[in-house]
Amino acid sequence: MSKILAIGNYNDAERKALEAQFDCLVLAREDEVAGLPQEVRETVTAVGYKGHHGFGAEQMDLLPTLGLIANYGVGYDAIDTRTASARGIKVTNTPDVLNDDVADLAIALWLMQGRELEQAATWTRAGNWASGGTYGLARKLSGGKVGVVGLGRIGREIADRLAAFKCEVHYHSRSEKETPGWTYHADPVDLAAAVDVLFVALVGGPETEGYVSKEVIAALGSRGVIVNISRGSTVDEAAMLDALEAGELAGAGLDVFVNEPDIDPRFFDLPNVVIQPHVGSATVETRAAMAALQRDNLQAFLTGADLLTPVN
Ligand code: 8YV
Repeated sequence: MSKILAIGNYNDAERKALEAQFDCLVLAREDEVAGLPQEVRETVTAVGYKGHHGFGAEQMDLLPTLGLIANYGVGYDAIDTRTASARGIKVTNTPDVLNDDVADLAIALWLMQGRELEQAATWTRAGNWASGGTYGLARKLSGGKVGVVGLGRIGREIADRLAAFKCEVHYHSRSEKETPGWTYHADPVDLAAAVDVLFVALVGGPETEGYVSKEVIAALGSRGVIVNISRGSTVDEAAMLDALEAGELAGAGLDVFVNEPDIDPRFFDLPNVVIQPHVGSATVETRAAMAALQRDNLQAFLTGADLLTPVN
């Protein structure tokens, strides 16, 4: 009988749903696969993966009958798809269902950083308002010049929201899109030079590592703000930290980091940076939809139907 291996930090409802639908074994981490008895590993035909640690040849070697890795998440940079494809293993992800939430968070980070919401709340809680103080002035955001790097499904949702804020929308992506009223830049440095805020909505992985480079950050300049909801790897994090500390970049709103969850402690000392613990898609509704889409892909694979959202 074929077995599903669900790997990752599944909540109770997700785990119950997986166990109700499949002959399923749940592991917390990918490095626990090696500890399974060989006779169990040899029955595993599909993995439901939820995590950001690498899942590659080492794990695939341990699962000789693996045919599908169904990722929980739109970003599948943790999975070595090249190795999977070479072995005839299909990979699926969970696109679209999280676009709104991730775009909402990007806007929230932008507002929170520019309008100093965290500082103003802390100031108020500390009794400063009650004792007669007046909180200082923040920065106007509506109507500003903004840029989106990566105009995929999530990038477009962010740009649509920014347009509703009456912003002048610029973008950079591999090719120019059908976007009346928005300005395309073939070069990310040119984009950064044209705007004050850069929203990063790139796909993660080796091709986009450090894409928001030292040069892009320098072009953004001392009034510039970076909002990143994609992957920490898409931005040259060391260059960004240097620029933030030196006042060569005005601020950042970040949901993702190079070394999650042990993020660089330099971020903690920067008052011009707002941080979130990678929660772009973390709402009850969206996570339920992502989990359901992952299960639907697993079910399709087991019944020989077309996969819903294949990536290879
Ligand atoms: C994660 C994400 O999937 O979809 C993505 O690419 O980064 C997130 O939604 C989530 O953190 C579960 O690992």
